[in-house]
Amino acid sequence: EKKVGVIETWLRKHPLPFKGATRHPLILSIRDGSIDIASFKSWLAQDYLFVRAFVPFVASVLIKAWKESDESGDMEVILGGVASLEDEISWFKREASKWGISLSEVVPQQANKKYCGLLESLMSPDVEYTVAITAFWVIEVVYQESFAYCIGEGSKTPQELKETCERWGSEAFAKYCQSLQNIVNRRLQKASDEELKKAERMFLNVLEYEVDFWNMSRGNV
Ligand code: HMH
Repeated sequence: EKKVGVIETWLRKHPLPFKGATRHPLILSIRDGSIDIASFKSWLAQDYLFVRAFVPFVASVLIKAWKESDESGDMEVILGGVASLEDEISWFKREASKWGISLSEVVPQQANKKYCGLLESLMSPDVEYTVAITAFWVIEVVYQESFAYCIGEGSKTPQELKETCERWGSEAFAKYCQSLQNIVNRRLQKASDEELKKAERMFLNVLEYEVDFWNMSRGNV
């Protein structure tokens, strides 16, 4: 008998916060083609800064896995995540130059600073591996679910944005998110009630930060 994972129960319990983060108006406007390009460019510039802060966060999760994980396979999944961020940063640089954005001049907005602050707080050795990898999974799955929707059946995403959507909307990225989800479910199954609560709060917390992040670039939609 296969047990239903904790994540599945969270998704059933909190459908609206999850939908808020993965079906945000900015995403809907990409999907229906009404996106204002200034909003897209603003998102791209801010996300580049976010991803730079995301690298040390993922590295910190790798350290926690090495110290705390009960399964050696976790490390390979997380290491794959670290490795793909090098390519991602190069991609941001290329994409920014395509759109005429000078990344060295980008100033982080308030919601971005706040989100990067959350990442930094999660790097503390006091934060348990289970809580940190839960946050890691939510951060990735929001982008996967959002951008996959932009290239799904019936989407009218402008051609010049399709490569961006493919980056996070691809089958390969979905599989990677599934690997993270399996780790999180395994950890949560063994977690104490207190740790479970902490992880669930972190799940909801990250969803709110994601909405605030999208809101920065809402522009004139
Ligand atoms: C804000 N959330 C944000 N940026 C990203 N690049 C991801 C998630 C996915 O890595």
